[in-house]
Amino acid sequence: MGPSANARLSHDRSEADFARACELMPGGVNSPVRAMGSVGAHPVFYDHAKGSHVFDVDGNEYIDFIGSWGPMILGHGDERVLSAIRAAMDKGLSFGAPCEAEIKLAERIVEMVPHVEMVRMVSSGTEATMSAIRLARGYTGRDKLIKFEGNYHGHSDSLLVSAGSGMATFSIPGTPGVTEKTASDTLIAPYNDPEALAGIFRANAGEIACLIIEPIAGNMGVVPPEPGFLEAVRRLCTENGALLIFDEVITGFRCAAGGAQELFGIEADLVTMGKIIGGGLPVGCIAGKREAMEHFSPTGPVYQAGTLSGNPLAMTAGCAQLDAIREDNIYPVLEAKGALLRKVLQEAIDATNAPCTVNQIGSVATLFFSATPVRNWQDAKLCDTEAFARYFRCMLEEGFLIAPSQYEALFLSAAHTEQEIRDFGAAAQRALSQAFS
Ligand code: HOZ
Repeated sequence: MGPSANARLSHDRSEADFARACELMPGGVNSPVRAMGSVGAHPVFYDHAKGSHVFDVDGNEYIDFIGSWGPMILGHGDERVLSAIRAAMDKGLSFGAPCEAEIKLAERIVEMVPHVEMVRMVSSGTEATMSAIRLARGYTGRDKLIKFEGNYHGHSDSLLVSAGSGMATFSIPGTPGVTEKTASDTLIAPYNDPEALAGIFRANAGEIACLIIEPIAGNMGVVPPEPGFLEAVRRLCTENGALLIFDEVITGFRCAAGGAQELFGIEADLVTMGKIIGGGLPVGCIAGKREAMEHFSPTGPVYQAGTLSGNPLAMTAGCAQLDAIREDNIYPVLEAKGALLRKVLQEAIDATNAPCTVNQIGSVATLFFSATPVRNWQDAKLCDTEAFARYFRCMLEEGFLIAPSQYEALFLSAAHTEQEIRDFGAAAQRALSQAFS
């Protein structure tokens, strides 16, 4: 059972905080995916977190399967990361100038991620993907890009078309504020469908600057690439002179030390990463071969900038996290925990006859509320989101924090214990019974 199971949870202080927050911030949140309206609940306000545990302002304790949407791969508050940040803090919070910590983090990324020779640090995954497509356009002299339906690459204008994550949760196909002209340069392909992709390349020959992809989709729920799909993507990009961008905001340093390029043996031209390289502090980066990367200003003409880029605290936290990942050799452990998570969720489905499917790869998974296998957005959108909402509320009562949307991932960390994963499975079984009763 979760830490709060069977206790009548009081959310009085979270409720009061939410009321105050709604007066001050749209929807009471600073990022829509945190609002719990789509699952018929109000947000829990966090107080502190340690390991796999989160504590809210009412003193309730939860096992956390959100992990700040991915970066807390060691668990919350790893002492090695915290002490590195404390030491860096005494030397200054922000310089807006070069510092050695940014070199150290870039060195680690180049060492660990295949085919990467240079790095440009930014402050978020959104900045990373936005700048990567600008670089690709500047490098190729072309305007169009291809993205996949249900993939999410942050909230820059060109990429908020048929996007996953919050856009999928709230059923928003496109957003006001993105001009038609901008949206028309973004071509949408179905995930896991090489023929459809080939057709798009054919119809736009010589016009496509880049293709951006989540090599393991995580923002329509977790959808792994089918065998041969990423190979076809690579081949089509090469044949058409388009840069292949792996958006590894979720998969970077999570699915393997070298990310999806290492896991699948596919070479990307550019890689974008996010919060995981800052150990949870606001960071992102664009990384790739020297030839393309040197098109960034000041060596090249493609302008990209940021006062907080290479921030000493974030860089130091990132170095400490990557060192700890290597020191602990977390990947075999995460693989085993991921396999256990799949097993206990499948057992919960079998025991309840719930019309659900589990997708899992490594330390990420999604329990889809659809009996049909989910291999793309068209499959994912068949899910029974009302049943998911009932399941979500039961899991919260049981003391398990999961993303308040069908279209997100469950994130495991090195800090989750086997017992916690088994308890999660047992709670999921009770929650599924209730969701479908
Ligand atoms: N990509 C994350 C959700 N899938 C980002 C979290 C957010 O939008 O706040």
